[in-house]
Amino acid sequence: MQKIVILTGAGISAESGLGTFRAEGGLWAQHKIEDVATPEGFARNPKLVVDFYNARRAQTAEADPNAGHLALAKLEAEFAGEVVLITQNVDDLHEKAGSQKVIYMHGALKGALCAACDTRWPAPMVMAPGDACPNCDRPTARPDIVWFGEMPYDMDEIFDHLAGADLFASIGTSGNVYPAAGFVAEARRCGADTVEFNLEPSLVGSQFDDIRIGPATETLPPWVDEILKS
Ligand code: BJW
Repeated sequence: MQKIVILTGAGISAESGLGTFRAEGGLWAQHKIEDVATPEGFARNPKLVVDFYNARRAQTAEADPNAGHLALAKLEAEFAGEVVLITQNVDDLHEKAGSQKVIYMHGALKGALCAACDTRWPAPMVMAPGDACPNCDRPTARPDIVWFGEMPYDMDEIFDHLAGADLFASIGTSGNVYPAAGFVAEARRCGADTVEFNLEPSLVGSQFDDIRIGPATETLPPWVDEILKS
């Protein structure tokens, strides 16, 4: 086996204290998706959206990576072949765990984006509606987050990686949101073995060759050891 492609979702950060989206009491129970995760919601009420991401940025700064994040960093460091880590998460816990290269397909809390000229720069801890872009000076700064209806980042690179994968692993994601939910089908089509890690089978769980049920902090460390020993 030469190449492992891994997709992570909110479930991997749940045991670090960060909320998932679709659980009872999760982020979408507290906020309407269309208010805080669409460009139209941002246009209607930028303060609500900026405050939502300011709060999550502050919470993320206090969070530590868990045994699941650490296991994936160990896999990247010690596997003889290539490990590609794609995350839908906007936190930085993979990086804090030591993962060197992470593809943030849904953007990152630590980033700001100019809605007018697409310049990206490091976000301050607290953004305000109407913050100026450092490039064009217009008051059009927004969190660098991919909202519904927007194109996720690095899709060409991701599909190239899926095409070359020997093993595709999906961790802590519900399979509700595309294009990420379609990666398992693409990886299978290109010949990869596939494995899902979750508390329960996801919406696309039936497409995986193997499903490991349980908290990521418990299922990932032994899986990584299995791979490193094989
Ligand atoms: C554990 C655990 C533990 C808990 N251990 N596991 C109709 C059909 C198909 C598609 C569409 C459609 N209508 C519209 C679309 C497209 C739309 C979409 O998918 N909508 C669906 C709702 C249907 N997608 C988009 O608009 C995307 N863009 C797009 O498609 O562009 C066009 C395109 C075309 C072709 C190719 C490429 C592009 C953009 C999507 C942007 C998503 N943004 C969000 C919010 C922003 C980020 C943020 O605020 O943080 O991203 S939505 C939200 O969902 C967030 C997440 O990244 C994403 C996925 O959530 P995730 O990670 O799966 O979390 P949960 O809570 O759902 O699940 C957690 C899981 O963990 C659960 O399964 C638990 O069991 C598990 N778990 N603890 C292991 N300890």
